Amino acid sequence: MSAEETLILVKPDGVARGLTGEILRRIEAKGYTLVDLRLVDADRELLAAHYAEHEGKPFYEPLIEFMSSGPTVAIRAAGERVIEGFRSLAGTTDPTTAAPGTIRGDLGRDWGLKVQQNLVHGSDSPESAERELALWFA
Ligand code: RTP
Ligand code: MG
Repeated sequence: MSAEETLILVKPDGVARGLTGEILRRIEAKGYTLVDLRLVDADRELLAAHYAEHEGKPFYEPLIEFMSSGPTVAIRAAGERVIEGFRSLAGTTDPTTAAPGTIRGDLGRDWGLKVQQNLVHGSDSPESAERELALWFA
């Protein structure tokens, strides 16, 4: 059986702040394998498909705008329980209260903007991972 895979994104705030290397370091230090990696200027079509579950929510438009503001690093990572493991490395959604020791907790904060700029995304289930990997590594 091949190892589980997930989609990890270093969002535009992480790339702009020069944190891509630090985030990759944490993924590798945890022991996950980098299978594929690309720099993507995400267009609206890709982002609408990626964030379809959030359409209509108050943060949806600011989220699409934020995710269009610069390049994103898309990563295909693999390892046993990598989906759950990366979500744990990332920390909870709000970077202000994400636990210290996590990516969001150590490196993120509230910038007073309309959407939480929280540095990374990680697929939340095997079904999401399959769907999102197909979108970002089409
Ligand atoms: P992600 O999907 O990016 O890994 O993050 P998540 O599961 O922790 O968060 P989710 O609820 O799926 O929301 C997706 C992204 O939308 C932005 N967000 N902003 N109230 C807000 O300002 C707000 N709520 C969500 C964040 O960038 C979040 O990661
Ligand atoms: Mg999510």
